[in-house]
Amino acid sequence: MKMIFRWFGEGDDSVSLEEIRQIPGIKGVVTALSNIPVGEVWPQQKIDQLKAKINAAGLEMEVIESVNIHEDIKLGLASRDKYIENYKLTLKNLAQGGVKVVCYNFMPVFDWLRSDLAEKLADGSNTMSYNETEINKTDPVQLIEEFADGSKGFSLPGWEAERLAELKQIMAQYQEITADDLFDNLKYFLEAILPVCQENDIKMAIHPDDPPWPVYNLPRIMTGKENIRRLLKMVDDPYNGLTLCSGSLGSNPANDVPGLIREFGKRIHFAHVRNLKFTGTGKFHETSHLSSDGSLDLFEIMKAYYEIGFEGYMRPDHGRMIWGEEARPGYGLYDRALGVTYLNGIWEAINKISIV
Ligand code: CS2
Ligand code: MN
Repeated sequence: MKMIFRWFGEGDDSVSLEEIRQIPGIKGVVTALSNIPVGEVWPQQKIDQLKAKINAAGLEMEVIESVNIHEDIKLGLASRDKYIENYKLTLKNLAQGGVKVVCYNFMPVFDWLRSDLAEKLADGSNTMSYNETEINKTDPVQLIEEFADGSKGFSLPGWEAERLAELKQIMAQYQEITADDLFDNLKYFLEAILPVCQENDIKMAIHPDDPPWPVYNLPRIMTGKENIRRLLKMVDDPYNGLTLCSGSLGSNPANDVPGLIREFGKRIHFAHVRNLKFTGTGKFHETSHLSSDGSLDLFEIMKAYYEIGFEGYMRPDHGRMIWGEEARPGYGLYDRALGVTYLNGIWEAINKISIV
C-alpha cells in the first residue's frame, strides 16, 4: 500500500506541498492540472513542470485525479472520437511523466453532490452532508451556476463558467440516455483507450458515483457490486480497474465495502478511505475517519485491503473542517492528516499482528 494525499495544485489548494511532506508516511500526491478545459490534451510541458515541482518537494506524482471525461463521450455523440483521441494523447503524456494510475468518473453532468458543504457537528467542526429531500428541492442548473460564479470559492469539477450555456441542452440530451446506453458508451471509451494504457503501462481507475444512485433523473451506473462486476467483465483487462471509494459506495448501506474490496481485489488500483454516518433514508453526513464516529468500520476496510495484499495507492478522503481551518470543503489539511495517521496505525497493527 502506498499512502498518498490529494493536492489540487498551486493556487487551487490552501494546503502546500511542504505541509503535505510533513504528514507521517506520505510518499506522494495525487493531483491534476487545473485550468485545462475538459476534453483538451494535457500538454507534456505542463505535466513535466508539475512533476518537477512535486518532486522538488520530496514527493512523487504517480496518480492523477481526475482526467475528466467529456460529456460527448458519456452521451455517445459522434463528436466523441475527437475527445477520445485527445484523451489518449493525455494518457501518453502522463505516462511519459511517470504517472501510473488515472482516476476518472463516468457520472453524467455532476461529480459528487452534497446538500450542505458545512453542516455543524456537535464538536464544533463542520462537514459535508447529503439529504435527498433537500437535493430534490434544488434546481440542478441553478446549483451549477452557483458554483461557477465563484461565490462558493471553488468550481464544480468539469464545469467551467464558459460551459454553462451548454448545460441545459446537455441535461435535455441525457433524458434519452438509459443506464445501458451509459454502459455502452463507457465500453466504447475503454476499448478505444485500452491499447494506449497497455503500451504505456498506465492504469484506469474509475471512481464510483457519489451518491451511488441516480440523481436529478440522470442515470448513474457505478453504484454497487452488480454494476461493478458488469464493468470489469465488459472490458476484462487489468488496465480497466477501480478507484474504490469507501465513502461513495458506503453511502448506500446495502454496499458491503470490505466485501467489495475482497471481491474486486487486484482490479483495485486506488483506494479512497473515509467514514460517514447515516442519519436516515437518503441522508448522511461525513465524519472523521475514526470507526466509532461513523457507520463504516475502517478497521474491517483496512483489514480487507491487507488480506488482498493491496499494493496500490491509498489516500484519506474528505475530512471535516477543524481547528478553524478554512479550505475547499472536504480538503483541509488537519482532518485528512489525522485520517492518514489513523489508517497507517491500523495498517501497522494488522501487519505486526499478522506476522507474529
Ligand atoms: C472526489 C471526487 O472530491 C471528491 O469527492 O471523491 O470528486 C472524485 O475526485 C471524482 O469523482 C473522480 O473523478
Ligand atoms: Mn472518493
